[in-house]
Amino acid sequence: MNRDQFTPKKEDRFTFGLWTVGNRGRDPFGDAVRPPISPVSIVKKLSELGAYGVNLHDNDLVPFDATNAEREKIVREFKTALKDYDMQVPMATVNLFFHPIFKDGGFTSNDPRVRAFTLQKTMRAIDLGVDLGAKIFVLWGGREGIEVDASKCALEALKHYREGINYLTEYVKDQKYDMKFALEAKPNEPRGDIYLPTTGHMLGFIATLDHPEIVGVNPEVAHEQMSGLNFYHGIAQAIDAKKLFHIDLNDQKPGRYDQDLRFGSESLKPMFFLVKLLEESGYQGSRHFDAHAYRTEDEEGVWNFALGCMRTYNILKYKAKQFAADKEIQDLLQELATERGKDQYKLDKYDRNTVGKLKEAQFDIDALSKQGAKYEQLDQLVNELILGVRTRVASKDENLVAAASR
Ligand code: GCO
Ligand code: MN
Ligand code: MN
Repeated sequence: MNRDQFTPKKEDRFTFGLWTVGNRGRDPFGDAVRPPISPVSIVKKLSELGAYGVNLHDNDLVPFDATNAEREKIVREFKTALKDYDMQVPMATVNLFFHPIFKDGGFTSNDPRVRAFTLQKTMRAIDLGVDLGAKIFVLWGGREGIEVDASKCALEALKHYREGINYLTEYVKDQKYDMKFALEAKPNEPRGDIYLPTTGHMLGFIATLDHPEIVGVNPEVAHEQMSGLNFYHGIAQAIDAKKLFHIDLNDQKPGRYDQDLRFGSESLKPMFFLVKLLEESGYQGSRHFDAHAYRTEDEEGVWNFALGCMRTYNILKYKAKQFAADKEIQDLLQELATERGKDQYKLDKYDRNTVGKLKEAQFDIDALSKQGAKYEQLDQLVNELILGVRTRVASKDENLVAAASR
């Protein structure tokens, strides 16, 4: 592997799900195209590529029907591999979608026995996560939805969903586990409609829980893009609410099924603003990739895919530094942000002493309406920066050279 400034390093905190690089290329129309790769081999190979860790569903590691003895042996060997290759498991999750018992939902099933089994399986997956050192537990309710609205009262389903999560937060507190939950939204697929379809819905729901302080979100790029939403804005709202506990990075062609494509393979500009936001907002969590290689690929393609996700992230991180050091862009932003008249009006907070002044103020409506925004110029500069033709211009700036080489 040729090393350069974009080569992934442990401190970049890149993680992959066992199920991502382990994806065998099955789709609704075709069978697997790649042989399985064992969890231990995944740990070894990802570590060599510079990843920080792996995340897993309970059944990515321990088969659904494993005996206790089998489970212990598998976990022991896996822990040895983690140690040998200096890899962490920052996040764990539970598979509540593959087995037929979940065909009509887990937490939101109409059948209390299925809801009870869902809690049992999730608590065991939490125990496994804690055993492996995970501090974040993701809940993605892929089967929590409907095709037929007559089959479930949506209010009842939400009530059951809330009861399930409340039960689990009590469990974690009771066990004194250092574990937080991150809820992952998706609008549809595999269900015709999935409850709590976007990160915004999740944030609203979290506020209704018994222990909202230990529940946040795990937004996924592809899922918000399936809903036609601006992922960067959703992440900003999650950060603003102090709820961005984890993130699923990938990419998506617009308006289609969930493609889980290599990070940055489709939407370079939106992903540039996303990486800039994550890096500049002080987000401390994993840079986790929930994506998989194209079905056309063999195992070599899988590792090229994984390296590509991480390199693109690091390149966009470098581009964010370039943006911050690009004199023309910064001068233009400065000009746009002069906030003329800012000191004349107190806008950040209602104040009964100054409200009268604001109500009487005279505005030059005509001049304000006529001013141009310069966004054409600004956005073209951003395009040229992302396309890589501003390096020569920008590198005249000493700051950039310093910033980029850090
Ligand atoms: C999807 C989902 C899943 C979940 C994962 C965690 O692609 O529809 O993202 O991959 O993230 O199962 O539970
Ligand atoms: Mn995901
Ligand atoms: Mn997905």
